[in-house]
Amino acid sequence: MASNASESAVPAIAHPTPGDSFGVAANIVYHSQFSSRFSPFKFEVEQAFYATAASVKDALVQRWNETYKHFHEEDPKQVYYLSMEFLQGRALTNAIGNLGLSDAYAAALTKLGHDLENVREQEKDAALGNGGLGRLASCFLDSMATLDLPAWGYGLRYKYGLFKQIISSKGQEEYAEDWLEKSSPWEIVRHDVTYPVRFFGEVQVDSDGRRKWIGGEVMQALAYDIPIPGYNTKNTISLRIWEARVPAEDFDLYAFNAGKHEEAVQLQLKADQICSVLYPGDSTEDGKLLRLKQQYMLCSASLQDIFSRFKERRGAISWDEFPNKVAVQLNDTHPTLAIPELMRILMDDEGLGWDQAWNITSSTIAYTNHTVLPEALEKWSQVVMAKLLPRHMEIIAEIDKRFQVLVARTRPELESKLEALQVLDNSNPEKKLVRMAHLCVVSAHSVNGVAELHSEILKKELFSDFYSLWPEKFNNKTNGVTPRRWLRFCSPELSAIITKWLRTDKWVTNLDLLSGLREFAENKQLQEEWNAAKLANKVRFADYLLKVVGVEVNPQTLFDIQIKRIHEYKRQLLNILSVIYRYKTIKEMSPEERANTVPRTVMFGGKAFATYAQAKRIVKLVTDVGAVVNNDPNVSPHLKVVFIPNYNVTVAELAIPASELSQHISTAGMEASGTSNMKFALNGSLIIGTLDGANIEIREEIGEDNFFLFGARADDVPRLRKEREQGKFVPDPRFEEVKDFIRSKAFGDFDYEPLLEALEGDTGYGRGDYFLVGQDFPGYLDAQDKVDETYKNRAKWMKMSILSTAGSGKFSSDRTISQYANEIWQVGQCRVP
Ligand code: GL4
Repeated sequence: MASNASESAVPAIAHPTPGDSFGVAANIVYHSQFSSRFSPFKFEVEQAFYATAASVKDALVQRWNETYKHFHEEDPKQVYYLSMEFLQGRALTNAIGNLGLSDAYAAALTKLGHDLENVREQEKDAALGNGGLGRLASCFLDSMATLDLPAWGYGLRYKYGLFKQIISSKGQEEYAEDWLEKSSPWEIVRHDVTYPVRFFGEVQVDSDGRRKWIGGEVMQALAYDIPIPGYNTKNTISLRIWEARVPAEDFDLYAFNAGKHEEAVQLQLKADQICSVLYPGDSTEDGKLLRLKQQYMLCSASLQDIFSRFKERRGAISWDEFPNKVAVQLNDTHPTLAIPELMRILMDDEGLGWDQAWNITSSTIAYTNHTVLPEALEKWSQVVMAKLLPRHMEIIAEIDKRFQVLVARTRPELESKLEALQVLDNSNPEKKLVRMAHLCVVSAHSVNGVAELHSEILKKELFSDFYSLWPEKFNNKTNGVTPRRWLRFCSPELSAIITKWLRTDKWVTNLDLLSGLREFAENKQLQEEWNAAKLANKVRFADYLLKVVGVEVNPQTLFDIQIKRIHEYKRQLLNILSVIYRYKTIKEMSPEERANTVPRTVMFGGKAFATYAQAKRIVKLVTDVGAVVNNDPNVSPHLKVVFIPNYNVTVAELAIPASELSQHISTAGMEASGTSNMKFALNGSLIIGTLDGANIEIREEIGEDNFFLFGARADDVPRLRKEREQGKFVPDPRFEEVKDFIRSKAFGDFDYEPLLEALEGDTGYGRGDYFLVGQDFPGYLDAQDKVDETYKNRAKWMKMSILSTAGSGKFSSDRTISQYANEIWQVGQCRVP
């Protein structure tokens, strides 16, 4: 394209502006006719959604183009966020909100006989992620765009995202969720952005000793862009997701014509598989070749794209400039292959020597660790790696060799530990492995954890010897959440009140301003308004539960919510055991005593990994307890237990604003950070929780009086486990009582024995109750009593609720991303004029 093409060849198009609802309506009508995916002459709510989205997309594309052009001209250092997961949820509300066009679209749809509320419900969640890690990546994109950072996200375009959860009498059932069934209105396919991606093959050595990876299967990665608008800025960045395909010339027409139909489409089938499903990677092990292919597809395509942009913008290439123009952040170890791939491109394709390539690679790559759970630390078989990626395996082995030499030379006292530190784990000759986290720590210039406690655990435990080698690499970046999606748009009522009392809406991009609410925390007027907004959110959520789940809940009860992936360490079991204790207690009360209790609705939501049997038993127990409690006429006015099926981003956007109490009760030291804890606190929901992950920092910020704390501390956990093993633990009688009650078949005859035994005898993790449910049970019950006492004092509760929001400023992902940008990436703002 000629350099002045952007000025002359592309005609300017008028796009919707705030206040012009007629223009917006006309634009929607235009799209209902010309960009429709449906037959004409119909404009029902689904068509209205697609036409509205197409209209919004126009505005996004225009801004996206301007942003790209601006970045291209300014040529700043760019950051690339590589993640196997992005949990985007719905986009419409967020997009029109960020564009400042919410009112215009609402008015336009009214003119067309529709209601924005209903229209937005038509959108499917884009669930290309499992849980917190994927949602964090999506919050980061929102902040990067809002902060005008030259940044891109890179991911994969899975056909089936996270499974759909259905709760039946058997418990959880999983179904594939085809978010692309009627195509996504937000993506832009880029047929001019494709790269070859090789698998298998062999390494050839030239006469001059240069190595080249040849042969094998070559697929093609095709780019799709999802525009990510910033709030209050023109900057609109990209989430670029790759789809694997086979170029037409690789279709074996001869075989097909010869009747060998299946043989002819073999490669296409293999390509389809790569992007077919999101792996349930959240803290679980999956030793599949396909997963490694996915990881390589992401890394290879993204790096080729980064290189092509670097070359396009540079003219004459000085490779040492690369780290001044490119920062790559690895979201956990899933994109670790970016390390050997970058080395390979620099050495084999560009002809650099090892040392130069290594300096460039390590100054470019940074790594975030998101978990210390041993089963989630990825290890790949060396045999599989060598077969699928032979050249990468060579490079990884060389990195390992040089690491050993370095340790021998500089830190001989570590030699006895070297085997455990190496990138290659050769301890079992039958099963040699590559430790991906070690590859990251050895290669990257920055290693960060996601909350203060977690980052300390990385330094003192998981990576302690690496820390002694390279203390300067290690740093903390406490997670955050975007205040746009998680307060401004999901709770417009509360937002309006905050804006009114702070006399500014600048808190939406400067969340620290929320601290200005502190001085009004005891103000009667504010408390009343606050209470009314929370109640409105509770009513809205109750309506949803009735409509979608078919359960009736009373908005006058205390809404107590635990929503997150189901995992033993997150201890939904602790929660439900205490609910059972509450049920028994209420059942045994006189009617007068009952009338004096605080009525509660305890809600659970979350998906269990399909083969995680204990987690599925927990889901089953919650629903069985619900069936008994909710049908007990004496108890149900005072206690209800609800399992919210198919928890996803959209459900969270309804549940969190409605919550008054939320549970973040993991065994101390096991939840790296948590991010829903931040969303709840931001929405004025009080937390009952342990000293784990970001809970610790939240409690510091909002004040310890405003947090219901209980449980063992991370430092004590190893000792407590040991004592438990030695039979020194004496369980609380109430704990025994609850287990006996379940064993008495009070909740049906499902086999709960494996759950109960895990609290007592042997588990897969070693001697029983690894997660210290019994240990923390009495303290938890006491904290719950405190919750009830406090809730009876409405003024006090409201004050605590306001102070929770007021203290949440730190937990904006804008703060987190600014820290990444300044302290790791060295990337500055680049705002589109
Ligand atoms: C997680 C952690 O479990 C969670 O605590 C953290 O908030 C999140 C984002 O940093 O990352 N790690 C994995 S694996 N899944 C997560 O959700």
